[in-house]
Amino acid sequence: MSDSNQINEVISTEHSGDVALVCIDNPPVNATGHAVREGLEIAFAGLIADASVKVIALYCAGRTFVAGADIREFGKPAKAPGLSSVLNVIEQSPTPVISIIHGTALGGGLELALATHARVAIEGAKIGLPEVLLGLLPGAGGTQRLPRLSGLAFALDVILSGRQVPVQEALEKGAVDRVVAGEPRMVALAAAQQVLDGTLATRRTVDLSAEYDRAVIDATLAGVKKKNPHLISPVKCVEAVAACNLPLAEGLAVERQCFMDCMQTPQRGGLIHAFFGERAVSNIPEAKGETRPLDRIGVIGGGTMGSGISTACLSAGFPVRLIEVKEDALARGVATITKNLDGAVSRGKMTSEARDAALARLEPSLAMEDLADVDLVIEAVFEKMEIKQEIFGKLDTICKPGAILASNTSYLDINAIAEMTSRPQDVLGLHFFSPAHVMRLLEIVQGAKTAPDALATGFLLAKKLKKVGVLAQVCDGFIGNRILGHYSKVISYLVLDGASPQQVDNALEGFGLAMGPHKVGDLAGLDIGYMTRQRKKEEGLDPNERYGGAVADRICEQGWYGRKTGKGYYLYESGAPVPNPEVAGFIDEVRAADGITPQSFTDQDIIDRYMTAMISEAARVVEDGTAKRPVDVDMVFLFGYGFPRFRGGPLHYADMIGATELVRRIEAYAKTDPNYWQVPEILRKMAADGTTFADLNQ
Ligand code: T1G
Repeated sequence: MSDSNQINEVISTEHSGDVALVCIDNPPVNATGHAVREGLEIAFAGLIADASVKVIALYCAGRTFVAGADIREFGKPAKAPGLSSVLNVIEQSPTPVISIIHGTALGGGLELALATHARVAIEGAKIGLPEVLLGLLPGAGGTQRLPRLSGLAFALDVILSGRQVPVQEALEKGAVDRVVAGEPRMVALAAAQQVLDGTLATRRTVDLSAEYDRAVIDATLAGVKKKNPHLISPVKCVEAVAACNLPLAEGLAVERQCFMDCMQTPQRGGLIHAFFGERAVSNIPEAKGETRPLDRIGVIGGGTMGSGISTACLSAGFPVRLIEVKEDALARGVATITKNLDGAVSRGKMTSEARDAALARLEPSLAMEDLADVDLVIEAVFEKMEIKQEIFGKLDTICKPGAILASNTSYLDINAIAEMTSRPQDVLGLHFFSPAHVMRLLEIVQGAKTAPDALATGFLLAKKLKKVGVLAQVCDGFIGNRILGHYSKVISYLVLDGASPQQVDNALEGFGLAMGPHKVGDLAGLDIGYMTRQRKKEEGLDPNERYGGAVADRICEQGWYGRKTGKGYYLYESGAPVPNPEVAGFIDEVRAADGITPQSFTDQDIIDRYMTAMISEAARVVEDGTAKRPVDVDMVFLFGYGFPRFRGGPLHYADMIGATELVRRIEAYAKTDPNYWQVPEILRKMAADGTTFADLNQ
């Protein structure tokens, strides 16, 4: 090309004869930040005005075509030109404009491509409109142009699912015009030539009309309201698409209004916090250091956790040596792993060939000596310190030097385990969450003597398993279970003080939990908590702490453990759970015995106490350094505890309440229970100096 022009730091053009190229080079994902928009506006103004240019081809440098608007700009004052105005210039261009898609053309990136007059995709590329996953909707024409190109049903599917669509499917649906091999710039030159010689047709999307069916819109609207009763953006997505039968300018105006409606919601803030938080937790020095070899993994224990962990490692391509002590236990472990992998195949998450290859990498054994050559051992046996210490003592003599010895313990002291070895620098915690092959959270617990490269290898494992690895320091319960152990008490206090179990469940499900805590208890089995409470009673309860387990104890003493016995807080005889009427009697008995006069609680009261209790302990976890930052706690709860993603996490949510109000609430609650309700110093300080948890994430 004869004439190159660097428009600004991220946009350049090339011009030779009839053909002009526009290149976006804005690492890491060519997001349409202000410089990109401004550069495109200048570039297209110049090329459109140049009569010698007969076709313009737009492509991107780097790993992908534009992957969206720059999410980091959201919430800040908008800087002209807006993306929509740039796209309208491109669409209205009298000179044909084509785009070359590679990598992942997402959000504003796909919208940019839809505004061009033909789209050529490179094999392996994907397109998508994931804005709904951020609490938004395609705000630069996607809701108006995609239906015109690919029909209402496909557009609604792509916009509401936020999924990435392989370009072959996109080609079949008319969203792209051609799929070729090659690298973006060369494909751009060839495609431009095809426009000139008439072998690549171009047309403006605006000149197409969408096949429109109000019944499809109405059915879809009803569906999204039912599926996600809490979420705003899916409804707004449908409302915007519903305007695609209007003239484009009017449809774009409706889309704009719907987009701005979403931008104002705290859901957008929560979901974007979740997006960046998932990446921030591994963006720390401890995760970036040198790592050790990580090729062969050993798992000790074929129970629920051990088989789940083995499934996760096998699915990620690792060979796994699974150790059990008895033949029948080992067989059960292998059977569970096989069932897990078969489930992945039936859900379309894995091909049957991949399943077979994974199973071929499984090496069951009854001999711990077979762990001599593995790079990492994950112990997942019974939660008893003595058993774990004995195992680590043996591993110390069996495993090769430099092998990492990890415990999947959910709360025990990693340092006490490490002391049983001559190599505490090789020991750390890898706390998986059940089911370990599904839940994405992995708490990576740093022992006092854990070596930096061992810790970094824990994060490498998380990445390879596609899990969200969060750094935790040693304490009882690390991050998640420690906080759970605190706020779960407030649930029983609410019931003792006047709320019913189903009111608590309904209120918290209305807050966004998938399932209320009493239903969760019935599902998991009430006997688990019962055994824990009995153990703690034997060890001696804290006399200052209010005992909240009396009602649950009475339920368990009847042999009612929840779903598995057909009775718990609820009855399960007829499928859908109905409140167990006998539980109300137990509650009355306990209140009478404790001299409690029941009070009434609104659903908001329940939510406020529940969240204030969770936030209090979460704040203390940050204050004492168990968690590195508030965002780490938030990600633990999004990826390990089913906390509603649109709320961003407990400490993101805390910033919406504010430290001053939180301190006020805790002091008010403390009037009746000063032991349980104590103001964390960090909160008092934040209230005094007006800072937020977001400030602590910087
Ligand atoms: N804006 C800003 N930064 C982004 C970004 C974006 N859209 N997408 C990714 N990054 C950063 C990310 O934070 C990370 O930074 C680095 O790029 C690599 O990302 C108007 C309003 C493209 C599939 O939602 O899905 O367009 O941690 O680690 O695993 O209608 O990034 O290195 O500092 O995820 O290979 C719509 C979001 C926006 C796409 C690549 N688009 N991104 O995944 O790398 S809203 C999206 C992704 C919008 C319009 C609307 C993924 C990816 P750092 P990564 P990856």
